[in-house]
Amino acid sequence: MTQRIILFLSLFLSAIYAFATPGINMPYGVTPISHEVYQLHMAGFYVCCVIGFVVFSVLIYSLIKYRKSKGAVASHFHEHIGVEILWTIIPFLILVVLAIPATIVLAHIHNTQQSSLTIKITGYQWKWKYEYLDQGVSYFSLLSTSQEEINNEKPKQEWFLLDVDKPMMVPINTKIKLLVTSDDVIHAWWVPEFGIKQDAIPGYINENWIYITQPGTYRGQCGELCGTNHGFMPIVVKAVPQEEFNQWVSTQQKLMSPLAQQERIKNLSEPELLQLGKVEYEKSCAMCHQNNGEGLPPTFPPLKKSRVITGQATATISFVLTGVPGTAMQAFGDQLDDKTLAAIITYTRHAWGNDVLTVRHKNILNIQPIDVKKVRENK
Ligand SMILES: [Cu+2]
Repeated sequence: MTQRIILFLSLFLSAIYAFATPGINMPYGVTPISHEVYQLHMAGFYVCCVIGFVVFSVLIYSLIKYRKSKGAVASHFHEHIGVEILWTIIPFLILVVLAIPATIVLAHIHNTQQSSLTIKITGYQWKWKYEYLDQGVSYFSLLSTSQEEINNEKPKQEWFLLDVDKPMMVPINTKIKLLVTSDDVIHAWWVPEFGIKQDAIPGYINENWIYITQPGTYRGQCGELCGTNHGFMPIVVKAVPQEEFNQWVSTQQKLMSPLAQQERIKNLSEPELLQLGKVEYEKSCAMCHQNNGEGLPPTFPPLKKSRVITGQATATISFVLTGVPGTAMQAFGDQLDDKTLAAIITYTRHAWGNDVLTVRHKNILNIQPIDVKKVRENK
């Protein structure tokens, strides 16, 4: 009997140890909210452990002590008022005890007051956009894992499917308000180290906040099934000291200045267009249309020998700028600048034998940023 009890206890305690071990349990995190959520989770967990221990102890003791082979006879009783009250009141009290700290944490999560920085986060199929509302800085953050790694043609890097081209930059020790929304379907901005999994719903703006105490790089993913490439929209947040963040902001502001914009509509040579186009195509288009341009029909049509790609320059530009409503082909006019779009379109008109078709249709091969700008302004 004693041996059985010891076995049961050791199994029970090993389960508690497993759940409290980092890697198996949820992370403690780096924000006050993540700490509160962790403590709440552990409090609930220990309450469950005590309940489990009490219930199973009584159950196992009764099974052994009052077993039939020992001649035990079950007693019969129905509608025992005392028992009915007891097993209603006890769970009710447990729930109330758990609900009080849970409500306090929930109120903290929603208290976005007195924040010193506001970042609007918009989910797109399949990327994130970060807008620093008071700084006038905004950009898209795209998966930086190469298609070759995804297709098992190259060895996978350390942060396979968890790395982006431009991380979200934030200062440490600052209360940052997050406004989370979506441009298409429901996504969820989820970074476990922050204790946040905030739904991004089109037409709604959900608020949340972070206050990161330790500098570092924190990673997450979209936490809501949002379509074919749901697994390809990771989140990377880089938390840096305030001075470094200020420097980053001023660099970004310079990049967005009218002078820099002017620089970006300068004509490029064919090799420059093709080189930039290939890089940008792989970042923004290859996920759907594939590196070989063959797409994944019928959802993602091939660009190889495509009439749209090899057609008249203005029609092709216009198509890429506005996209096709109701399909996965987005309006890239809002997402990519003239230079990037010109390079991508030029690359797709040259690649996969499209150059032969484009010339045969008597259309120009190379698109310049100014061509994209003109079509954009005529809309
Ligand atoms: Cu998503």
